[in-house]
Amino acid sequence: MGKVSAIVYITVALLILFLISHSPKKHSSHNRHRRLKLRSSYTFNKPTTHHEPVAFDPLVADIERRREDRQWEKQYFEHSHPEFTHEPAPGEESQPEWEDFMNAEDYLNDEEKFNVTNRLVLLFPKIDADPADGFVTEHELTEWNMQQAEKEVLHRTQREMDIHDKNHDGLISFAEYEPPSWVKNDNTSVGFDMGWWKEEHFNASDADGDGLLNITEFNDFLHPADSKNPKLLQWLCQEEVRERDTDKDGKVNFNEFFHGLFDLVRNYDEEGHNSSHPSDDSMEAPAKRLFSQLDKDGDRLLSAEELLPIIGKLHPSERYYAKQQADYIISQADSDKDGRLTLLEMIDNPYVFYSAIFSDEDEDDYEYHDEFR
Ligand SMILES: *[C@@H]1O[C@H](CO)[C@@H](O)[C@H](O)[C@H]1NC(C)=O
Ligand SMILES: *[C@@H]1O[C@H](CO)[C@@H](O)[C@H](O)[C@H]1NC(C)=O
Ligand SMILES: *[C@@H]1O[C@H](CO)[C@@H](O)[C@H](O)[C@H]1NC(C)=O
Ligand SMILES: *[C@@H]1O[C@H](CO)[C@@H](O)[C@H](O)[C@H]1NC(C)=O
Ligand SMILES: *[C@@H]1O[C@H](CO)[C@@H](O)[C@H](O)[C@H]1NC(C)=O
Ligand SMILES: [Ca+2]
Repeated sequence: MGKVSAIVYITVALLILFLISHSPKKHSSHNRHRRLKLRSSYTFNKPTTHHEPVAFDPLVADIERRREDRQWEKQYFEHSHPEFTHEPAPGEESQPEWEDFMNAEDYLNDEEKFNVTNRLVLLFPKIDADPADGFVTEHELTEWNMQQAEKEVLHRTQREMDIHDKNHDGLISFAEYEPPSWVKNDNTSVGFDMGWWKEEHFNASDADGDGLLNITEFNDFLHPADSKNPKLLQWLCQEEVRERDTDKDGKVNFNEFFHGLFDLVRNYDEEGHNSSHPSDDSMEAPAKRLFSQLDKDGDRLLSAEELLPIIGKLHPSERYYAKQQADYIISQADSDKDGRLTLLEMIDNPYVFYSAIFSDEDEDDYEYHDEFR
């Protein structure tokens, strides 16, 4: 008798402990309302130094784009007409004109107007398209992210085009193109080393060779690693050789490959799996294997053509980021760990999909409450 009740007692105690240790997390992740925030990342004078995740929801992306456009127009105007910019009155400079922005944020946080459950129900069949089987795979999510990223990139290119297209014919000539000020002022930037602004680069982007870049060609010009234009990829490989070729023989030898290129390929392939840095010794054999695979004519040197198969790994492309983001989302929302997402899994973890627009403060707040509850 005593033994049985002791067991019952211990079981109940363990159960209560279990519930106590697990419930606060459940409680906070399901019920705590997390305010969605729009991001503001556009800077007129500097290249973006890190890659912003693209918004998952096209509606959010659209709001962010419209807001960014307004910011851009204002900055562009001040940049091109400095004579109109007045000295700000005391205190004025720190008050952004966020009226519409605030309204947009209120809209996103009005759960009747912008109900994340309903948004996910609406978006799911658009993502689950290849094949439409009720499961979102990494491949489908990567494609979805790619579509969003391409829209975003093209939008920025359009704005960039508005700056350079002086005669407003929708085409950019080499004469019309001027490198942005940060390239001229900063000769240490990557762009400078890569000969980013050279005529060769321009010509390689001009797919039909008419001497002018239309929006597609100009987009390729600005984002060569995402281009499918073979002339441009060839140019990119050529630049890579130029940069790595320390002994100036016009090709990349094993040493130049091992100390520079191979790490980039390896980091690309192993991204997220293992962040350890094995010694040079243990990496020499796989590096030699890859080198001889790439060295098609067996002259123990890599030409620009022979770098073509790995060029996408040397210059992280939008596809790389799209996949990285898809992997992350799946790792966070795939409750049954089968490697793909159902609509229910997505609805259970809505904030994973809207995480790109959280503010850091909210995250910190959240961690804090979790730990000290
Ligand atoms: C969001 O929509 C779902 C399904 O239509 C509904 O069950 C839920 O109550 C809605 N949430 C809010 C906060 O209105
Ligand atoms: C970059 O410019 C600075 C001065 O603006 C100059 O001193 C330096 O030598 C330049 N470096 C190169 C690599 O041209
Ligand atoms: C680029 O193409 C133009 C013709 O469209 C040619 O005149 C020019 O020499 C080319 N420049 C380079 C660097 O290849
Ligand atoms: C731009 O020109 C290329 C050919 O160089 C063509 O394939 C593409 O469709 C054109 N883009 C637009 C938007 O007209
Ligand atoms: C990374 O890989 C090495 C062996 O290849 C292994 O010893 C190490 O534990 C791994 N690290 C992680 C974080 O998985
Ligand atoms: Ca053209």
